[in-house]
Amino acid sequence: MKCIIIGGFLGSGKTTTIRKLVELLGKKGKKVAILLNEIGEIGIDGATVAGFGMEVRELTRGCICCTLRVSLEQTLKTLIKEYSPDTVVIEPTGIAFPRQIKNNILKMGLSSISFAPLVNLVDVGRIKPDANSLHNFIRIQIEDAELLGLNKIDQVSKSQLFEICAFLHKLNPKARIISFSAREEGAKFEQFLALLEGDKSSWEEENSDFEQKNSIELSEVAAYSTEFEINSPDISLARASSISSQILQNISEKASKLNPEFVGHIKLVFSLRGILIKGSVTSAQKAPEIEILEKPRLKHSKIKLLSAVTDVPQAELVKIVDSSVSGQLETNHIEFLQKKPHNAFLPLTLKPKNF
Ligand SMILES: Nc1nc2c(ncn2[C@@H]2O[C@H](COP(=O)(O)OP(=O)(O)OP(=O)(O)O)[C@@H](O)[C@H]2O)c(=O)[nH]1
Ligand SMILES: [Mg+2]
Repeated sequence: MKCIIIGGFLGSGKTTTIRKLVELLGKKGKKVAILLNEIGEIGIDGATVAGFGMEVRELTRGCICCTLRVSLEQTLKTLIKEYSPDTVVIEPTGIAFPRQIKNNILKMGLSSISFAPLVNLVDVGRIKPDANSLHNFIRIQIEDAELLGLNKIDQVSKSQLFEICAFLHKLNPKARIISFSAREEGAKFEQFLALLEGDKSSWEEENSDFEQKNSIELSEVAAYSTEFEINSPDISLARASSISSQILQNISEKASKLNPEFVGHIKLVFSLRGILIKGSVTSAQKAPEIEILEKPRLKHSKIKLLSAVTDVPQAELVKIVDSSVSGQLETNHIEFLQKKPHNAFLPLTLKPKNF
């Protein structure tokens, strides 16, 4: 079984890359399983990659490189027993160290497993080619990669990309560097896939000396996830998209008052009768992005949201997120219930005014 681990900082494009990769692998007849890890309690990415006939498993509430090592082993072993994939693609959290995941898997005693080069995706639209502005754990992620995937090249000029390449090469001279746009795919993206499928012998030897780190502590990221059941019928796609965008804008504005330089990923999925709206904001400077995905199996309307940002106090983040979502839904006269951990419902029901 081939194991592909696609690491990369929060919002660098791991899920988008994996969505495109598994589609290409599926076309080649591969039997692929996807294992997604989310730092918050609620999985967001699973819904966006599901539906290609691939087996998807989500692990939440921690990080498979440190706090969720045992869950990773159980999930992987069950997946192999029940589904026997020939390729398993793993998306760690954006604050994970993929080397630790590989070392953990090597200790599981799984037979005939091989690894693709350890990937670290870098969002070229956000990274500054300046060592002083680089967060310590992002530097560790970059330095330990075997393959640096420079994603979102549609966002920068050729000269900016060149400067970023030179900067990253200096940080990690051993890594292969490949640049592409996961959103636009194309020949460069296929070259990336070819590198992942290539012969292992061309990659660095095992590095079992990699010092075990607690990525959650090191990252200084505050994370909060929550879910809202939407009980108003007949919300149009345009309205739901606009509400999604407003919620993200609102959270981003409030978070940037506490940390104007925050980086991270504020993301939501709004499911609506067979349609999934995926919304994302990746830094204080960026505007929310909305993607519409067709997912015919989705029946219930709900919003799931995960915010993971640097240097914003956790308690403040919870307040910001809850007030932004409920405020936006109230303004739009939408009836909702906020689902709290352990499935307890908070009494946040609003009476619909216009329905
Ligand atoms: N312009 C552009 N945007 C991209 C590209 N790839 C991904 N994105 C956008 O970047 C945002 C984050 O993408 P995701 O794939 O969710 O990132 P992620 O690394 O999985 O995020 P986390 O799981 O939260 O760490 C989304 O709005 C994507 O649409 C790209 O090649 N170009
Ligand atoms: Mg993701």
